[in-house]
Amino acid sequence: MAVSDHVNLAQFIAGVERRNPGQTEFVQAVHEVAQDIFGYIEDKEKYHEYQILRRIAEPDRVVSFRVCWEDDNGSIRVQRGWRVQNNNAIGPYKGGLRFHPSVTESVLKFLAFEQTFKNSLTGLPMGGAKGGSNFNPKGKSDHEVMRFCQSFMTELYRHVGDDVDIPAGDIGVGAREIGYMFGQYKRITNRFAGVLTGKGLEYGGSQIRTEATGYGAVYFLQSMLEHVGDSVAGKRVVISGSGNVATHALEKINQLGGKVVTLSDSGGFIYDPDGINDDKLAWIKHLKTVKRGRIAEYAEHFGGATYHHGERPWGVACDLALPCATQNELLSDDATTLVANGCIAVSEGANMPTDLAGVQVFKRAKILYAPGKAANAGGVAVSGLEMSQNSAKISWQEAELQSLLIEIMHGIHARCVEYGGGDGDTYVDYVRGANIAGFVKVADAMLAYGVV
Ligand code: NDP
Ligand code: 2IT
Repeated sequence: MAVSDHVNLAQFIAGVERRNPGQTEFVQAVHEVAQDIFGYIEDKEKYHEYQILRRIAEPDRVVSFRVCWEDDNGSIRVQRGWRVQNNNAIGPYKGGLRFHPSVTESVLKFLAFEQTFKNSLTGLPMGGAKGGSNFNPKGKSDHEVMRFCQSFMTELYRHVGDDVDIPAGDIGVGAREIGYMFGQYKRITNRFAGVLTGKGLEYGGSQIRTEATGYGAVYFLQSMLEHVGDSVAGKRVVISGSGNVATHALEKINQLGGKVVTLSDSGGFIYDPDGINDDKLAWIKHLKTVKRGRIAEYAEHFGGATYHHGERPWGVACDLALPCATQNELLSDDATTLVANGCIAVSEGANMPTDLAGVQVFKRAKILYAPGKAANAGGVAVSGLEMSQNSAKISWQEAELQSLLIEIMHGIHARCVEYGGGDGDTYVDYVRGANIAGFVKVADAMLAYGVV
């Protein structure tokens, strides 16, 4: 066997940058993981010899395609679609689809890379993938969205399958879009198969998939607090975003007796010092999923609340913070402000919302900090359970799924403590724990396959 060249971390990252020019989000995600993996594999020659991390950081394949559709004025529109299949060492490719104008190949490569570790952490047999388009659903009619989704699936169907690659939702892709895409897949292939998750309950969807990511992020937060003898009850909470993940995180915080005082969207954030109770939350869900309006309208509707245009909520004093909007929405200055204002725990509902410098601030302050790949894994975990139900052609009861979600989130927490716990003190480096625990299973499966 040839002896592998042991590059150091800086040389490894320089290589990733050289091979992926301009793909800053992808390089950032690989950097964050590599920092921990290099330490872990230092004395484990096999992982070096078989170039495991180098191979996980090179997607199995990236498919890019044109998506044409006709808008309501009869104009032809052209968008770009992608599917990034990062790694299928431990199961079929699995991960969401994002429709947002900010989508690029770099963003989807970072998300597919993260998904590989996240899916491994769930303990379920799922590889990592992500896809989407730079299509902007905002301001489009239902018919325009339908035509776009049908055109998107007319190409995507060649690359996916119920035991090949199983997409789901993400930013800009919810129940409506999944319905249109599933309908088109079924029409093209003449197969009723579990090729997408997040489906409607009438056609193969699973109970609690809609709630799972937000609920799961709060369950993880709860586990971290319990680990140090604390709880959510009575805590003041700041949340960003107002989509699927944010609203369900809020719902669970309310059930546990916490008080959420902010939400946001790409326009700005709202601050409600009285707390966003369940009645106000019902209004927000209607605003966002039916009216498809802006969060600014909340402050016009509910007295006492204020709207802060163009700002993020991190300056609002809180005990707990849940970033649930998008990547790099919480930078090092924001992290410093949160810590200075007394924030004791951060649980990421979004993927990579905190940038590398922000993560360092949380680590130095030794607050409880859960990275997205651990904290938001509840969504894909219930997607995995949806796949199991589809292949067995059965539906499980809601209560059973609720307890499975809690069990899976506890399991992820335990794995993070196992690999990220210190000796002697209670501090857990959840970033290191999640990275190493996610890596080990994928890496050992890859070793079993040899060089493929
Ligand atoms: P939604 O589309 O339901 O909501 C997204 C929210 O984030 C909206 O409030 C949106 O505001 C805001 N947002 C999106 N992009 C930006 C931006 N560039 N700047 C500021 N705000 C922005 O998506 P989800 O709730 O599903 O996803 C939120 C996050 O959670 C993402 O990072 C996603 O990857 C992650 N996630 C989602 C899972 C799921 O099951 N859905 C699972 C695991 C992680 P606006 O409406 O104005 O665009
Ligand atoms: O980022 C994510 O984990 C998701 N968007 C959910 C993926 C899925 O397949 O349910």
